Amino acid sequence: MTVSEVRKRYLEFFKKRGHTIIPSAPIVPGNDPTTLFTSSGMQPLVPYLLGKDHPEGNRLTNSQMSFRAGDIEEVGDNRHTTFFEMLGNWSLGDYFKKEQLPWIFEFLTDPAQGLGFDPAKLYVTVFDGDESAGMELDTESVEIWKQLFKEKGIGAELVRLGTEEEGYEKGSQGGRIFAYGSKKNWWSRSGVPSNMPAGEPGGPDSEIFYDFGTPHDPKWGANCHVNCDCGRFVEICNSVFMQYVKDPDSSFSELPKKNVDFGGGLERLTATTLQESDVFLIDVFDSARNVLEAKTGKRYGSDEQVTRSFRIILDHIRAASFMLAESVVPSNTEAGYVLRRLIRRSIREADRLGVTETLLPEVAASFSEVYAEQYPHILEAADKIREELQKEEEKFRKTLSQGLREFEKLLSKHEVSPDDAFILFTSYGFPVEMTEELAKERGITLDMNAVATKMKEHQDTSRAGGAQRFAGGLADHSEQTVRYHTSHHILLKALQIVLGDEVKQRGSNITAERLRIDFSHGAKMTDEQKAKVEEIANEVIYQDLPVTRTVMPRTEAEKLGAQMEFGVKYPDMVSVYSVGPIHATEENPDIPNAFSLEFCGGPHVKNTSEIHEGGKRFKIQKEEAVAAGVRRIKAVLV
Ligand code: ALA
Repeated sequence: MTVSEVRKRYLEFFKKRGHTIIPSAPIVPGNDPTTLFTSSGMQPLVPYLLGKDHPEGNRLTNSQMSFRAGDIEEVGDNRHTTFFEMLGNWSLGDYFKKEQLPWIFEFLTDPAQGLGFDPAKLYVTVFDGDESAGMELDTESVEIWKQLFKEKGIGAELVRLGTEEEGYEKGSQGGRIFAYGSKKNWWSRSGVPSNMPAGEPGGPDSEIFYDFGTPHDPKWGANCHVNCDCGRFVEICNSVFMQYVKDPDSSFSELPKKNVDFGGGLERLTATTLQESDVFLIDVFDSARNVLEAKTGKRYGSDEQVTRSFRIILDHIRAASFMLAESVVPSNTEAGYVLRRLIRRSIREADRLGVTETLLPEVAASFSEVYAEQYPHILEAADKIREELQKEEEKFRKTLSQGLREFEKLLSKHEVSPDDAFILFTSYGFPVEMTEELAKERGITLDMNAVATKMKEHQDTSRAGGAQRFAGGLADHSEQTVRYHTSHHILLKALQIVLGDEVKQRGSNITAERLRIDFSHGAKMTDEQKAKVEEIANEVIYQDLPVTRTVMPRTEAEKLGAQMEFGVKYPDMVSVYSVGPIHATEENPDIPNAFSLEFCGGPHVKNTSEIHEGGKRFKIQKEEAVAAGVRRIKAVLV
C-alpha cells in the first residue's frame, strides 16, 4: 500500500467507530513555550488530556506531522526518521483498554477494513510495573491480549522481562506478550515517572511489534527480544493508557477522566504492508531516492555506507522541507538551529557520496510534489524551500572550504590534535570526520575517542528539544511558576542596577507562590534601595517586553555579558534568555540592549505582559542575610 492509502484506511476505520477526524497541528507549535517541535499526536491535545472539553468531542483521530530532534543521530538504520506522521486516536475520558486494544488489533489484521497483517507476526508488550512509582503489572492488558490472540488460534504466553538489569533477554524465546518496566512501557513526554515535571500526564502503555524474521545480530546482545535494537522486530504502534498526572510532591494522581492516547508510525505501517522492514522503501521516498541515484550514480542498497548516506539525506531533507514550509529559516537559535543541523548533515552525506555541487533543492522539490495533496502548504512553499536550501547549501560549502584552509594552517604549525578537530568543528562547522580523513592522509592518527568525548558533551547540550527546556531549578512548570521565573531574571538585573554590577546570583528557588533569590552583597539593603528595585522591576514588566531564547556558543554568550550562576560549569553551546530584544546598538556593537540576558534553560513567559496579567505588581516581601556576604530576597506578584 501507499502512505496515502494507509492513512485513509486508518482514519476511516476510526471514523466508523465514532471518532472525529481533526487536522494535523503544525510541527513548530506556536503557543507552547515548553517545547520546540510537535513530537507526537498527543502534544497539541495536552489541555484536553488533562480534562478540558474538546470542541470536537471525546473521540478524536488524525495523522499528525511529528518531528523528534532527539532521533537525529539514530537516522541511518532501517527504521528511524526525525520527521514522521503519527496516526493517532484518542479517548478523552470515554473508552479505555478493552475497546482500544481489540480495535487496533482488528485494524492491523483485518484485510478488508485494515492492513491485513498476519497476526502470528505480531508481538506485544505491556507494563511490568514500577515499584518506585507504586505501580503494578498491567494485568488488564495482559488478559485482553491473551483473548485476542486466542481468537486467532495463537497461544500467547506472558513473559515478564522487567528492567534491563533483571535481563530483558531472559526467556524472550517462546513468548507473545512481554512485560517491561517503566523505561520501555511507561509513556510521558519526559519519559519515566521520575523524570516527569509536575502537571505532566502519563501512564502505562502497550506496544505492538512486527516480526520481520531477519537474523539477529549478536552485536546487540546474545538473545533477541522484541525491544532489541537489531531491527528484527519493528515497533509499529503504541497505545498509552493515560490515567495519571504527576503532582508537585512527586506522587501520582488519577486523572479525573482516563484517556487513551494511541500513536502509530504511518511510515513503518506502510513499509510493513509491503513486507519491508526498511521505511525508506515506501512510495513517498521514491522520487527523491531517484534524484539521489541519478545525481550520485550510486544505487540505494548497493553498499552499507551509501545506503546510510541516502537515508540521512532523504530523512533530513523531508524534515527540512516541512520546517521551511512553516517559515522556519536556518539560524543559530531554536527551531532554526535544528533546521540548520539537518541541512548541514545532509551536505556532509552528499560530500561522502561524492557530490560537490548543489544537490538539496532538487531532492526537496520531490517532497513538495509527493505531499501536495495531503499537505498543500508544502507545495505552496516549494519555491521558498528550494531558495532557502540553495542559500544554506552554498553558505555551508564555503564554510567547508574555509575549514579546509584552517586545517592546512594548523598543520603547518603542529600536528593536528583532538582539540583542533573540535575547534575546527565548533568554530568553522568543519566535520570532525573530515579532519580525521585529512589527518590520515598526512600520516597523523587522531585519537577519535578523545574527539568523540568532546563532541558528545557538545551534542548533549546543543540537542534542542523538550528535555532541555524542562531543565532549571523550578518546582514545577505551572503558568504562575513560569511568571516568577522570568520575574527572577528581571529582579537580578534590577539589583545590579541599584546595588552595582558586582551583585551575582548565588542560588534560586521558585515556586508558584513566590520567588527566592540568593545574591552576593555585603550589606543589608535600605528601604530606598528595595523601593528602587521594585520600581525598576515593575517598569520593565509593564513595558510588555518580549522574552526570547537563543542557543549560542558559550564564548559568544560570555562576550555579550550574559549572567551565569556562580560555580556552574556551562557547556559549549548554551541557551540564553533575554528580556527585551537582543540587538547591538550602534555605539556598542558588542553589547545587546536587552534589559536582561541570562544563561538559562527556561521555561519563561513569551512577553512580560503575562507577568502583570490582572494588574499584578512585583513586591519584595523579605530581605535577609543567609551567609557572610550573601543576601536573600523573597518576592511576590500581588
Ligand atoms: N504518544 C504516544 C507515543 O508517542 C502514543 O508513542
